[in-house]
Formats: sequence, structure tokens, C-alpha cells
Amino acid sequence: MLIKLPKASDCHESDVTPESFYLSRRSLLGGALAGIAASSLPRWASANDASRYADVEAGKAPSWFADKLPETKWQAVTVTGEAITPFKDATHYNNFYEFGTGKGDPATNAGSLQTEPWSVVIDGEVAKPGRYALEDFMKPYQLEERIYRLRCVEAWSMVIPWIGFPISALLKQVEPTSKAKYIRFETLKDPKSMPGQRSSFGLIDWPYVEGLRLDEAMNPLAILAVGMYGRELPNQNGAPLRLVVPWKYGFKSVKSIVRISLVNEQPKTTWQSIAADEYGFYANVNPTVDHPRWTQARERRLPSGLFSPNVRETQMFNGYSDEVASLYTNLDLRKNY
Ligand SMILES: Nc1nc2c(c(=O)[nH]1)N[C@H]1C(S)=C(S)[C@@H](COP(=O)(O)O)O[C@H]1N2
Ligand SMILES: [Mo]
Repeated sequence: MLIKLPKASDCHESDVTPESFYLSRRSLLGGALAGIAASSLPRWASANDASRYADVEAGKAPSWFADKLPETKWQAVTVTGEAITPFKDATHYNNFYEFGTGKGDPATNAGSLQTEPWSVVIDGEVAKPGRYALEDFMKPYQLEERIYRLRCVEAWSMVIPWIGFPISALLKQVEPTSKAKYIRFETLKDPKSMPGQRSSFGLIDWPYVEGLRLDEAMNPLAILAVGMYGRELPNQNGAPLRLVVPWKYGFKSVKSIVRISLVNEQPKTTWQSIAADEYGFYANVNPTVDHPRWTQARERRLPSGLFSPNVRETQMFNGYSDEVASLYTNLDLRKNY
């Protein structure tokens, strides 16, 4: 059960400044960053429900998903010794600014998102461009369960059992040309169903865009997810199709994707466009490179309560060094944050 703590004074020091707070301040101050103190906003706490998938609400899965689900390779990748975050937390503490900047806004507002029918455009430097209905787009892929840490740049984290397939399998289908160096992902732009795109929160130039270097996208850990906790994705988590790159800060994992482009130049991403000095293209989880306004050395693992804040040390590449460190041997990770 979720309890919304009513008073800002109930918060403790492990709370960090959410990106939304920063953005509203930044817009007020016209970019003057000096001296902004960490905020203490009301926050969510929850009872500790350790049993895996116990609190999952049944969804309304599209038939293509229901047909594929029984063939899922369960626990294809797991984390050992760390509890899976309760479904309630993973679905009620979200960042999805298209539906508002509060952590509870996506759960409240994302019901307006129409995920059926859904189509995905593949374009750019590929031999096989096209526009696909999602059920056709999904046909070639076997679903796998990937239990990953998710580390937000705001210094909270979760462990989420995703269901998806490796991006490498998609790239095999669409055949990037020799000019393709990056992959660019775009979220739906639909102000009618996305109140955040209508609101005065004008700093984001919609649609939300993210990208990866092609070799990053080819890494076996990088997936496109269509489900979590044994069911289809809830809207607030980026239904019906989202990126998940577990060694990078959460903002790279773009939600509700409608367009995937293979491109020659590094894509200009949403958070970079807002504040390039703070949010880089790479955004690899790195406890030794602090964000200008908060440390990245530690994180608050949800569920995190007043009396059990559940703070842990952040790991290099979010604990996935063995799998991904070789991608960055020639890169200065201080400059390329
Ligand atoms: N389109 C879109 N994708 C997005 C965001 C967003 O605001 N819009 N927020 C990002 C951030 S900051 C995080 S931490 C993760 C959160 O994913 P979750 O809500 O499923 O935990 O989604 C990312 N993907
Ligand atoms: Mo985030």
C-alpha cells in the first residue's frame, strides 16, 4: 500500500532534487544555476512487500502479447541477491513528463494513452525501412524476461523484471547500412492524449528523443521492452514499446516509441537539449562523476521509507561493467558523461 507523506518536513536528507523541480527553477531563473539548494518535496513511501509479482494488477493484454507470452524465456538475465521492486512502486513512482512532472502523475494520467492500434516507423540508414503495425513489428522476436536494475539520475533505483527482446535482433531484421552509426528513438507526440505536452511545461521540445551508439545498441543487455512483471507494460511505464539500457541513467530508456531511425550523426537528445552541461549523450551510470547538484555515489533503492531509507552504493555501469565496460575503453568518461 502506498502512503503519500503529507509534509515536506517529513522528508529526509537522502531525498534528491527531481529533474522537474530543477526544470521549473531553471525556467524561473533563466538558467542561473548557482546556489539552488536541494529541495525537500513530499515523497512516496511504501510497505515492504517482498514477494515477487504478488501485487501485480491484471492488465488487458493485446492478443499478440498474450500469444507470445507463453514462449517467454523467463529469467534470461537476473540480478542475484537483490529484491525485485514491488509492482506498486514500479508503477506509481514514475518519470514520464508527457503525463506530468510529479512521480504519481503518470499513474494518474497515462490512461488516456491509446496503445492499440500502434505503429512503429523504421527509417534512415537501413536496407529495410517501413511502417509496421506493432503486432507485425513484433512477429520475429522471442520474448525474454530481463531482471535489471534501473538507476535514475535523481539517485533512486529499482529492480524491474522487464519482458522484451534484444535490439540486436531488430537490427538484424532491418539491416543498417554502412553509414549507420547511431540509433535514434522517438516517443509519441500527441498533445490530445498527453497532458504534459499541452501544459505550460514548455522547456521540452516534444517529442522526447533518445539515442545510442550502434555498438551500444548491439550490446546483448540493450532491449526493447513490451512487458514487465509477467504482463504487458502499464501505460505509465512506456506502453506499448520502450527502450531499456540498464547500465545508463533511466532517462535514456525512452518510453512509448513510435519511430526508430538509424542515423549517421549523434542524435540530439531531449535532456542534452535542455541542459547539456548536466545530461550527456552517454549517461552511463558512474558513481565517480557527480551530477552538478547531487552526488551519484549512492542511491535510494525503492521501496524506501522514512525509517528504512534503503540507501546503497551506486555501482559503476550500474553493476554491468563486465558486460559493457569494453564499449568505453577509448572514452574519457568524465568528459563524456
Ligand atoms: N518519453 C519519455 N520517456 C522517458 C521519460 C519521459 O519523461 N518521457 N523519463 C525517463 C526517466 S527520467 C526515467 S528514470 C525512466 C523511468 O521509467 P519508469 O517510470 O518505468 O521507472 O523513464 C525514462 N523515459
Ligand atoms: Mo530519470
